[in-house]
Amino acid sequence: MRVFTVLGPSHSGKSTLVEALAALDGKPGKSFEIPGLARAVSFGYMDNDWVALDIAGGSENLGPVGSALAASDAAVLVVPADADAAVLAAPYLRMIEEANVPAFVFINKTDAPNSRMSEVVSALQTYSRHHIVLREVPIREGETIVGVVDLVSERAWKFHDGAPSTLMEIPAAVRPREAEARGEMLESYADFDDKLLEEIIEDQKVMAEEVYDVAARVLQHNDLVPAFLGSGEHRNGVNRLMKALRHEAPEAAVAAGRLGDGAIAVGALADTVKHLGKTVLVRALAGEVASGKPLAGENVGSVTDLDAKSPLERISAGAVGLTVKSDHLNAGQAFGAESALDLPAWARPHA
Ligand SMILES: Nc1nc2c(ncn2[C@@H]2O[C@H](COP(=O)(O)OP(=O)(O)O)[C@@H](O)[C@H]2O)c(=O)[nH]1
Ligand SMILES: [Mg+2]
Repeated sequence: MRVFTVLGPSHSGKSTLVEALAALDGKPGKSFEIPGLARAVSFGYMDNDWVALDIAGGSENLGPVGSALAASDAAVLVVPADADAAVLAAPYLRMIEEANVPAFVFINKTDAPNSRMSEVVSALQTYSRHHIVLREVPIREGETIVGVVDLVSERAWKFHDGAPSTLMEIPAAVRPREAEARGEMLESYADFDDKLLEEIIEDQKVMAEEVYDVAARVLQHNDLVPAFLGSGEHRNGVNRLMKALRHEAPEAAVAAGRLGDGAIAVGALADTVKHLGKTVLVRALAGEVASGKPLAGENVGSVTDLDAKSPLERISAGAVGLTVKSDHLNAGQAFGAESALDLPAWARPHA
């Protein structure tokens, strides 16, 4: 199972995007909601299980961002297609950087854009030490964005409202912009790959497969932040984003490494659930969490799936579940076998 945090300003469309991603493959799972603060949603996509941690926007809700990132393999920063709103993303960009978690940007609401995509990226760049690189450029009819060109595969996708995109020819009018943006993207990736750099200098044709491989490696080392575009509400561009997550997001061992030695699992969120009491959303990272087995010095009570109903025997390494009747576990902590451990400073609530 892989886990990603979806974060960004209020009303950027995070919850709508998570719904769209979870519905992509027709394999919705279960969810755990802390009203007004966060929602964890599980779903199947292709041959993997996924959990999205959707954290509400707004400065009053920054508290759980760090522990959600600590439990995640990647972050998806959702911003509206509005350069003037980039400043609202600044705290999230900072937290993503402090956490050193691989991140994607999703420029949402391309059905009603206020700015050009390159302007949104430039505005975000002001607040990011990592270079943000566009992976797609829009195809417009008049002022309306009707599709995108994937700059790696150079395939053009036509959007359909509420339905999967279909392949189309790259319109002649888009070609110059596509070539320019692809050049910029390849140069950005070539900073981290000598073979790609050589091919660009020698003006050789660069194959999509090679770029996808470099993109995955670069994301896993957290050297660049790729930016995708679309509309969660209209279900446009969401499959590209999910495919990128699938191909590029690292395995759970990387998240385990960020927490340091001895951490078996991490408590990402917690709430008091009616009839159950204290319930902690736990991601197991370097080992499993099982009912009746010790964790953080005491035995774990029971373990359930995200619905807080379906009992689980265990949360295996990489997976997510809820612990109940385990009052010694808290969100915002890592758990060793013998004791609870402080999360690294980047994951603790701070302004
Ligand atoms: N035009 C447009 N509106 C959207 C899109 N996605 C979400 N919205 C709207 O933006 C508002 C906030 O969406 P929501 O998903 O709740 O945002 P969140 O606060 O980031 O979780 C709602 O009114 C949505 O209907 C989109 O792709 N295009
Ligand atoms: Mg929301």
